[in-house]
Amino acid sequence: YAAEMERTFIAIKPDGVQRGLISEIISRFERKGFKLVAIKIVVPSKDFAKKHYHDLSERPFFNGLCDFLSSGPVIAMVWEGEGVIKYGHKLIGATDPQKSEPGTIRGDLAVVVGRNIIHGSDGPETAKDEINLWFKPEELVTYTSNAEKWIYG
Ligand code: DGT
Repeated sequence: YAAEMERTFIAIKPDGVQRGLISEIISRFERKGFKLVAIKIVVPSKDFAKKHYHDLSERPFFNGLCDFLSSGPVIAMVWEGEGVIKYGHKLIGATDPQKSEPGTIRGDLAVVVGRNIIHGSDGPETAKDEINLWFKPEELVTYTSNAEKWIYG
C-alpha cells in the first residue's frame, strides 16, 4: 500500500492548539485507521498564511483569517489512507461549526466559523499543493504499519 496511498494535508489551527485539542483531533484520524506520515509544530508567518489561503484572497475575511493562522503554533500534518482526502473532510465537518453534524470534529468541538480549529485539504490538487507548501519531501515518512493488514484486509 504505502507508496500509492492517497495523502491529505491536515492542520490544527492556533485555536485548536491553545484549547488543548491536539490529541483529541489526532486520535480521531488515528482510530479511524488513517496513518500519520508527517507532523510538525510551526508558527506560520503572515506571508505564509497568505500563500496557504491564496484561493480566498478576494474574500472580506481574508486578512483576519491570515492574521489568525499566523497568531500562534499550528500542528501541520500529512495523513495517508484509502479515501483520506474525502473522508478526512467528513471527519472535520462543515466549514461553519453551526452547520457541522454532531460527531464531526467541528460539530463536537467548535462554535464559530472564524475559530473552527482545523483545516483539511478539499481535493487531490489542493492536497498536493498544500503538502508541498508545508513540507519538504524528506519530512514525509513512508512506512508500513502492522495494523494495515487488519484495516485493509
Ligand atoms: P479550511 O479547512 O480551514 O480550509 O476550511 P474549509 O475548507 O472548510 O473552508 P474554506 O476553505 O471555504 O475557508 C477557509 C477558512 O476561512 C475557514 O476554515 C474559516 C474561514 N472562513 C470561511 N468562510 C468564512 C466566513 O464567512 N467568515 C469568516 N470569518 N471566516 C470564514
